[in-house]
Amino acid sequence: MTERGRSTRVEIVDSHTEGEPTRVVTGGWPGPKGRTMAERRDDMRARMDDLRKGVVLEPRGHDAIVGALLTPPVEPDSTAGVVFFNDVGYLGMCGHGTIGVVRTLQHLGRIGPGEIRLDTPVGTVSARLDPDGAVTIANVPAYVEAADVEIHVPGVGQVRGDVAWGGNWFFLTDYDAVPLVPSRIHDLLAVTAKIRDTLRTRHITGRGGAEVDHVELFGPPTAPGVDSRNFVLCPGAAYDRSPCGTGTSAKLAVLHARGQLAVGQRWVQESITGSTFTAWLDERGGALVPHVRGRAYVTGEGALLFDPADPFRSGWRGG
Ligand code: PYC
Repeated sequence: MTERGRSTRVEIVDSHTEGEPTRVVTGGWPGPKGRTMAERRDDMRARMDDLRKGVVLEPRGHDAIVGALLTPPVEPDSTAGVVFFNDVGYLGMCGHGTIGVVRTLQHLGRIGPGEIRLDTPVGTVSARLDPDGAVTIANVPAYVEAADVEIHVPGVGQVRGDVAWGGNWFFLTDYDAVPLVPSRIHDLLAVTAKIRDTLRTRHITGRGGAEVDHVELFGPPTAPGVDSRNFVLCPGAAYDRSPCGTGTSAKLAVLHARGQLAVGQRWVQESITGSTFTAWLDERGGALVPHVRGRAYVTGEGALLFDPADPFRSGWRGG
């Protein structure tokens, strides 16, 4: 962090991707150590967690913000490394965040239309920026870990869903007891939090015992040309305002495993806010690579100030 007067200063560019905010840190944060992006993420967690909190939490942010720290790349053909984080910790990958990073790099004059590669803690992804500002990411490969998992969720009832990887771990289920509309967000948060609690209690995990920290409900679309609407609980208590890039990736893997989506076939996923991603699968060496296309807009740029005397220097998060 750069000292300026008494306060330290962290430079940021804010954007939103289909409604979901991303805050890219462009300066003032010490470079995390490590030869891989996973090591750099672990170093951030060990030594800089107060900075994560201060950047995304109130009073400088809020629980829906996903932060993105840019680092030098770890792979020879990549433009940058990126570690995504939110109000409760670190994300493996972030689809909406990657689209926000690409538009931020364009805003800063560091890239123009074309393709770049970005290194993340879960692998290298690529992103193509079109001249009209649309961004298509090619994510890490997605797959289904466990299909048709039945759980009894206290206060909700019997729920059947799939555990799938799309760069983060998801539990995906069709749900019609509460309509997926903004006026029912409070109820949808309660349902998804109970599902996640039950997965934890029942020790239902992703590969290698990883926590399934995202829950994704699906319902019928509300607009022509759209295939499905979702509601996504992110790690913590915030919901995704976009259709969730990694969640849409996991959905593609589920649809493909069920024989409901062919490689190359388009899937339009609508979010709880009505924004959409268009997505499809590509097959590379036996792996299913999700492509997710959406739009981001830069909403602000500036610096966050951290006064050493400020009792809320490292942010505040309620229960
Ligand atoms: O777009 O992948 C995503 C994402 C994950 C958490 C919030 N957004």
